[in-house]
Amino acid sequence: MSRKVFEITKTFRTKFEATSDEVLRWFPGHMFKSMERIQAVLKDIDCVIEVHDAKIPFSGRNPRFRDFINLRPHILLLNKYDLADINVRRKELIENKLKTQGVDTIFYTDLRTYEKSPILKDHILPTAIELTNSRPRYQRQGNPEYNILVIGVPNVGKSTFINAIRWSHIKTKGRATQVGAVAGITRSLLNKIMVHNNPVTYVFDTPGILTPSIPNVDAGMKLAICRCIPDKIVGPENMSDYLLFWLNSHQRFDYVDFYGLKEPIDNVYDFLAEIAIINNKINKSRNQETSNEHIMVPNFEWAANKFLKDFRNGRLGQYFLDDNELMVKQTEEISKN
Ligand SMILES: Nc1nc2c(ncn2[C@@H]2O[C@H](COP(=O)(O)OP(=O)(O)OP(=O)(O)O)[C@@H](O)[C@H]2O)c(=O)[nH]1
Ligand SMILES: [Mg+2]
Repeated sequence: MSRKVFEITKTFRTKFEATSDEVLRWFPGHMFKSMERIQAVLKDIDCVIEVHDAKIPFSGRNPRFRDFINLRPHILLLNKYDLADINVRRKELIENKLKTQGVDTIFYTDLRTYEKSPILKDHILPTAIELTNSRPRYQRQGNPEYNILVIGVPNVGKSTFINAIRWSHIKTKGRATQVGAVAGITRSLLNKIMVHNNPVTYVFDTPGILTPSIPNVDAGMKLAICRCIPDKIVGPENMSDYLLFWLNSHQRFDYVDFYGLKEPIDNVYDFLAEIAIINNKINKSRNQETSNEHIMVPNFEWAANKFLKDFRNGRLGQYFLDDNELMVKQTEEISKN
């Protein structure tokens, strides 16, 4: 991890000015419908597993999901752990804060490597069944079958988890539910999938549901760069601007070496131009003033998409975006490396 000190950053922005607050208002109608269907099916559910991105355990968790915590046993999976910068101290702070929000059963998962890890087979499903049996099941008391509901915001790995847990227990090859790298892959409202035959256990997959009102631009931008909101809502250049601001303001300069830059850059268009030039992504464009002359213009959009992809794939390192929620001062930020 690059923690080099660069004099130039003293002149950098200390506050992010969003060009639009569109991200706060984005809540497609189908999410209301999904929420209603989930509420209607809750009587048939024994345990709720909520999946969220481990880089943002607090930002963007749908507060309406918290209502379910009181109604049914609840497990929180902080997934994409492979991309998250979470060490022992940070884990302790995260868990303490989540406890105050009523969440006390937490697992950290990297579903890319689940086949090598015993966590799915030996811990998650057994815990769900144990929690179910430890509380009244009301009209489901004595029912030999278990129903688990998987919920979460878009693109956090809900369907990947269901395929993985099904493979871990009944070794069935192939995907029972579709997975994809963009938000909004699962559309069917409640896809019921058998994941275990002893005891018979079904898991309901659900479409990702965002909170109807994202509290501030910061939370919205974090959801966007983690791809929980479709890229077209905020736009790759605006997302890159936030990501660059975040990296600079947290002194995470890994990108400087990664892209072969001389030093950190504050202005997003200067930064994207450098990436485009380095990668020879320059477009010929007609000069607006003279109209018969061509000028060379860096492909900003290509560069922005590359920057986001590098961040999302972990090529720029591991990150934890929610230290502000843990009230850790920037100077004493905790780091795994
Ligand atoms: N790096 C990494 N990627 C993961 C992990 N789990 C899932 N993914 C990827 O995340 C993306 C989204 O996975 P899905 O399972 O479709 O997510 P979802 O929550 O079902 O998404 P929606 O149905 O759109 O709400 C896919 O590209 C997965 O391959 C993980 O632990 N680590
Ligand atoms: Mg899905």
